[in-house]
Amino acid sequence: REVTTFKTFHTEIKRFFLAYKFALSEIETKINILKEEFKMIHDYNPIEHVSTRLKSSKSILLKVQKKELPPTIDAIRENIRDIAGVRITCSFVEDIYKVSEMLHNQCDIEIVDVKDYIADPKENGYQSLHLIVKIPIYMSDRMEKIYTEIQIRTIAMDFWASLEHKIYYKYNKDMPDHIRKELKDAALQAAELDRKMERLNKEINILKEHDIEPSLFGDTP
Ligand code: 0O2
Repeated sequence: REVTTFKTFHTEIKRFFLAYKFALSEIETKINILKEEFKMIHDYNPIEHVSTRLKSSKSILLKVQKKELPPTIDAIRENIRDIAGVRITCSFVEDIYKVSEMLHNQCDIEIVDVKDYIADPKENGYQSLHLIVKIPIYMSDRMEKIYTEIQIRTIAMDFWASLEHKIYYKYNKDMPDHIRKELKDAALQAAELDRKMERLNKEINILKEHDIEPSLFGDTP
């Protein structure tokens, strides 16, 4: 009898994670379609890179404790909304909003929440646009809507966030003040770099529009 109970539990857990894996495949396909189609029409690719990850059961349990949730599958399914995570890196800030708009326009994606940490960066300097979405998954006997977190950021924001993440855990979440301050300065510099690159890109696009060789305007080879 105990063996049967364990088998049922094991199957339930496997099905639980499988649904998130399918959600990631669905979103990845959608993003790749957007990427290819946009590139074909506009001869330009707003998406540099896409990565996906499934949250580990250890991280899920830590979040259950942090949020003081009952450790049931239903509570986890409803309250932990980043078990399936997608990260999209774009070249420019304006591309982030373009990609977000394209996702908003897909009628089978339900936008549940938007956190704009670009318009309103976190206290430590973190910037990104987060979309919490629900995506339908069709299985042999049922349809489920699965929460997925989509983080959209520039390459500079991504560089900052991955380093900050490592430092944060290196200091066991208790960073010395001077490092905290330097990281915040670095985030401001990353934002300035993004603005500079966007300005340059606009300038180049104007030259292209008027069919002027950029080399005629400067000493670039
Ligand atoms: P991991 O390891 O990336 O999965 P929530 O608890 O999710 O309901 P929360 O924490 O307010 O609500 O969500 P938020 O602010 O949208 O953050 C979710 C994710 O964004 C984090 O997931 C990180 O991936 C990223 N993030 C948010 N703030 C920071 C930050 O200050 N620095 C870095 N490097 N990343 C950040 P996890 O689960 O914390 O981590």
